[in-house]
Amino acid sequence: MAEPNVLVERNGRVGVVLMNRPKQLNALSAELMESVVSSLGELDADPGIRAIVLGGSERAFAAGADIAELSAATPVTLYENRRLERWESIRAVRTPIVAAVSGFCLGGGCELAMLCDLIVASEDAKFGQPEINLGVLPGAGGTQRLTRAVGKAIAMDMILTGRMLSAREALAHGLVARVVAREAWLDEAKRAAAEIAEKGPVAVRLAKEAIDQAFETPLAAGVELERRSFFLARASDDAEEGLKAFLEKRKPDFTGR
Ligand code: DAK
Repeated sequence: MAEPNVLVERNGRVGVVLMNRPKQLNALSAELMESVVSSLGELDADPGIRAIVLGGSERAFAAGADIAELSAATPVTLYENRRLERWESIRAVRTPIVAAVSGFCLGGGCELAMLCDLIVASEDAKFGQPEINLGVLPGAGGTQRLTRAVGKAIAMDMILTGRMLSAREALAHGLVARVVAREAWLDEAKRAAAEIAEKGPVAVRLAKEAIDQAFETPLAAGVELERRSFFLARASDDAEEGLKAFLEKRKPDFTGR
């Protein structure tokens, strides 16, 4: 039987999706992306899951879109199969997603990591948008999300020259949240996800949405959205429980209500 192209497991409240095309460095074929999108969607729909880890292998998170597929595609097939819409549907996942990055994180792979909510990287990870070497440019949000993450100077450098960033550089420029020893990339991402999974899911989801809005709205509108989100979170059972547990000097037991 053929190996599945993603490996999915549930560790308590954390769902883990590992891309599994190791020989092609997890090049993101349409089939692999379909599996990633549907696995994330299934975990998101599971009320027992409160955080998700998305990773690849030690050698590569993903080396980009599948170049053989891209070369065979025509502008019309790219338009017709609505690939970008499928990628962007990951933004609709409400459960926080931690990208666990080891090795190459390039092109569509870097765009996929940036669609996640935070990135945990091995110290040997390499981030890049090398599409320019192929005569194209990022096609799944790279020019926009990378620029928002690292600023214009570094985004121009990476996208126009194809230069890769080391994990340390990516941390310094704000692309990744944590850099850890080579062997700890997956464990640390699972640890970060488990930390998130312990919090109240209502507040976590509202906070994720509010942070994302920081890139979409003017400041005053964002602050207003945050204020309303705060009131909504305050109305939840989780807030009753969290505030009471603090005063009673015990750990809260959040139900997600
Ligand atoms: N696609 C297909 N196969 C790939 C691949 C890729 N992106 N990257 C690596 N591979 C394959 C290699 O062909 C090789 O296969 P075999 O020859 O063994 O059969 C195997 O993986 C191992 O790779 P290497 O032998 O090259 O390994 P090295 O360690 O020497 O080099 C490398 C690793 C990552 C530096 C090198 O493989 C490389 O430069 N890969 C290409 C990186 C790249 O250019 N990535 C950007 C691809 S373009 C869109 C959505 C997304 C996109 C566009 C549009 N829409 C929704 C509209 C995204 C575009 C891209 O990502």
